[in-house]
Amino acid sequence: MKDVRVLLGDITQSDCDCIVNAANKTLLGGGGVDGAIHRAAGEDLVKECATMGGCETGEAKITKGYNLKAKFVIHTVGPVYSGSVQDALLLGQCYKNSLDLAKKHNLHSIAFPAVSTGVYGYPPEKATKIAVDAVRQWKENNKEYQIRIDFYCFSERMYAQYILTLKNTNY
Ligand code: AR6
Repeated sequence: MKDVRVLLGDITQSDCDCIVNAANKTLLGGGGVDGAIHRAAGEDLVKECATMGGCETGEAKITKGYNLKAKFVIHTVGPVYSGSVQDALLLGQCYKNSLDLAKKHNLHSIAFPAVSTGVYGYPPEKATKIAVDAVRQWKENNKEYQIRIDFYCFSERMYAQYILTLKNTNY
C-alpha cells in the first residue's frame, strides 16, 4: 500500500505529526503503550486528558503531544478481545476514527501501535488484518488526502505479522 510502512520500535520516538495511543476509557493513563506515551509526553498530557470526559470503545480523541516529537496524540480505546463480531467492528472503528481526526486537524503522518493486542488480548493475526483493512478502506474513501501511515511494532513477532498480513492481502 502506498504511504504505509511497518516499523519496529518505540512509538514515542516517532516523528509523525501524531501518534495514536491504545488507551482505556478513562484516558487517564495505564500500562503498555499508554504508560510509555504518558511518561514521554510528561504530566501535562494527563492534565489535558482529565478534561476530556473519557472515551468510548472504538472512538478517538485528540490532545497535544507536549514533550513528544509528535505534535498531537490521538487516544483511541480498543475492544477487550472476546471473540465476538462486535470486537472486529470496534477495532476497525479505532483506526477509522483516528484517521478521521488526523484529517480534520490537517495532519499528514500518523503512527499506530497494534491497538488491543497487549493487555486487551486481541490475537495479532486477526488484529493486523482488521488494521490493514480499515486503513485501506479509509484511504479508498479519502483518495484526495495525503497521509503517511506507520504501523509501529514493539516486537519482532508483531513486525513479522504485519509484513505477512500486508503480503497476504496483496498490498
Ligand atoms: N511502542 C509501540 N508499541 C508498544 C509500546 C511502545 N512503546 N509499548 C507497548 N506496545 P497495550 P491494549 C505494544 O497493552 O492491548 C493500557 O494499560 C504492545 O506490545 O499497550 O490496547 C491501557 O491503559 C502491543 O502490541 O494496549 C489500557 O488499559 C500494543 O502496543 C490497556 O492497556 C498494544 O498493547 C489497553 O490494552
